[in-house]
Amino acid sequence: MTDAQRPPIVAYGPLYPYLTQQLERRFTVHAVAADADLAALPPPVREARALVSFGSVGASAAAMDALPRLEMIGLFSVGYDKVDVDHARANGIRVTNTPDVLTDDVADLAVGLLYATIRNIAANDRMVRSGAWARGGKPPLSGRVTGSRIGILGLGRIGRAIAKRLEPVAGEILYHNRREAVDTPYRYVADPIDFARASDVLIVATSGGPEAAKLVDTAMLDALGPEGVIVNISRGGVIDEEAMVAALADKRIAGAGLDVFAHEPHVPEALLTMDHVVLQPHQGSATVHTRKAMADLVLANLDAWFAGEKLLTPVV
Ligand code: 8YV
Repeated sequence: MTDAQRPPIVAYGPLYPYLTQQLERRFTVHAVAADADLAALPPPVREARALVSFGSVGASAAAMDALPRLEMIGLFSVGYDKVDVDHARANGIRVTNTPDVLTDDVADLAVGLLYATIRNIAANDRMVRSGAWARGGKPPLSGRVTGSRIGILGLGRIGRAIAKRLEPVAGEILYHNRREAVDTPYRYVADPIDFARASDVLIVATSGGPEAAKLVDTAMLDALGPEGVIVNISRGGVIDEEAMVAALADKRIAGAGLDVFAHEPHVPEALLTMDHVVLQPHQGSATVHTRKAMADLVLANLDAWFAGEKLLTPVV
């Protein structure tokens, strides 16, 4: 088969099996490990015209430069914070991601983490399983979700979906963005410290990337306060993880529900023994339904590109 009939592409890192299977039907697929020596890619791989990657791997400038015929990067993720988009743009490389198809599942998990954290669901489950309840143990009284002031950090697609889910129970929904949104009923708080101080729950739903690095710092955590809870379904790097661990250890915040971490899959050791913390292994979009939808969207973008048609969800 010619290059035109089965264009050569790179599968960058371990991809969702269904996606790999479908790619192999369409393309000549070269699997490249995320930590591969890019300077040593064999000639057939260097012929790749597209690269498929995902949130935690992305595509660096070096990866793009190692593939001189690269035309397009298809991401199996909505987050593209690990892609050097400026380098892609400067080199005429298109980039697509998978927005919208995963919004509901990520928002569902955020709400689930919120309830699990505030109502101590994971700790109480462990208490029952350990036999402590049967031996007369009494679980501590919890906080409550209903009536609480929900602060959304980053009112984008996912932030709005979370807010919509919590509208019926929240005492108030407020948000903090770089700029005020025009089409929303929620209260905008321009100053991040005022925002944290006005929230009982702070849900991190903003995009990742260098401009958001450690946005939630000690000052914000202290403003959230000893009855405050933080939930993160965005990127671990948006929170100063060391500062959060210290605030949790000192009970300067009441709890945390975390689906993402600064150095995945590694989680700070101290968090593993904290009963007021609920941990998830980056499961936001990890449903059968949504992972297939994400894969189909990656494939649709690749098919469009190689058919000379308009990309469905371009980032660059
Ligand atoms: C992961 C995500 O990319 O969409 C994103 O940005 O963080 C997740 O959907 C997904 O788990 C694939 O690794």
